Amino acid sequence: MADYKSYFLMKAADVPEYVRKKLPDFFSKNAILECKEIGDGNLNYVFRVSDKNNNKTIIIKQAGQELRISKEMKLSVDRGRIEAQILTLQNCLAPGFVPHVYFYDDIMCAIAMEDMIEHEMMRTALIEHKIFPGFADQISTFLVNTLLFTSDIIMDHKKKEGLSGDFINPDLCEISHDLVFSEPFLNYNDRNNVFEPNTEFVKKELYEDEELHLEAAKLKFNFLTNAQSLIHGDLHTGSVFINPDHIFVFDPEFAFYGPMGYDIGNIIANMFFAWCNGDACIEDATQRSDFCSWALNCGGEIIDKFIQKFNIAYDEKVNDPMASVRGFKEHYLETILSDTFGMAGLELIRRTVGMANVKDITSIKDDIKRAKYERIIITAAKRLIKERNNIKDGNMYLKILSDCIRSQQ
Ligand code: SR1
Ligand code: MG
Repeated sequence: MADYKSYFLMKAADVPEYVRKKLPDFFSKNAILECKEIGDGNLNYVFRVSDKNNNKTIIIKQAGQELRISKEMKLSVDRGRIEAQILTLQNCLAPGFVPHVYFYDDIMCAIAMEDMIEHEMMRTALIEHKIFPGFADQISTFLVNTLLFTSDIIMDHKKKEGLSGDFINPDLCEISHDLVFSEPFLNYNDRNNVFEPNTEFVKKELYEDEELHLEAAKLKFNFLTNAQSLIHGDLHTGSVFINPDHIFVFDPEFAFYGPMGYDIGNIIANMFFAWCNGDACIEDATQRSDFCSWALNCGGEIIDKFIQKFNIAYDEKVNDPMASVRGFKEHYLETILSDTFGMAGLELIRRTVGMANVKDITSIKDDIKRAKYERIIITAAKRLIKERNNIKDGNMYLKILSDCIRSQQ
């Protein structure tokens, strides 16, 4: 029997014994345990251990030293500690929105957490064109509670300083610096995945647009230096588990103190990928219209609900005397919205032409359609980045998307 006093990467067969040792009372003594590896992310191994007698389950997520997406890329396994710590904190800030953490094992770099049963991965559900009318309301609450509440507006400054130290996350941030903010524009590591029919379009619109490079550089240095809030750092629809009544937000291993607009921008960009997939792939006109109008508007609704809840929480909980000075809240919100739309543009671009693509787009089988939707995405993304200071609400955001959709018809 292993003593788990030194790190090794577990296989599914190793995990039941590990759970028995680490959480002896979780399963009953006579439980018959089975385990499956269920992860489909780029970095880690995710195991579900279940008791065959009663379907009781637990998740063990272990960080590997090499990435699943690329064996050449090595990463600090400290990301497991970061994930366990932020989930524990977020459970206080936004109760019920994140899975419960049972323990973190810093030798095996493994987290034991609540299984999000009766939920499904949101990206998968969206590709099956399922509609979740409550999502904008749910995610906007999560965003305000986790972002505004960890910022200097509300959190005691010394506490926030301490927390920002706990969440220094250089390896994972470096991935974002390269994959989100640099390579999609410069391709200096030759790791971009450009869909062949759009090679010339990408060259002209992304690699040769110097005005765009300048705006991306500004956003990159904002990401590097603006320690505003404890952000999730990778809030796409693959980081949400969902059912018609509830969401869990998980997988926050990219967390660090950064600009709140990064999280907000990521999630709205990913809702636009869902729209693209629906518009490209749903054959029935009524079903297409129902799904697509929900998916498109959802991004605007998230923005408007965020603004509304941000204003209420700010007024109720503001904790710094200078943050109450007339006009500051409006100024602060303007910067968040500008970051949000800029970051949304970057996420749209990097998931389309960068190293880590999204299934919503890569699963569009018709090459001509896929090329068209990729061009819509890139055109919209560029406008969001360049015009980010002038977009003030969900309507203005949706107008840009709609204009770009029309321009490629
Ligand atoms: C090398 S990791 C590629 C991407 O997967 C994660 O989900 C992050 O989005 C990262 O950029
Ligand atoms: Mg992830």
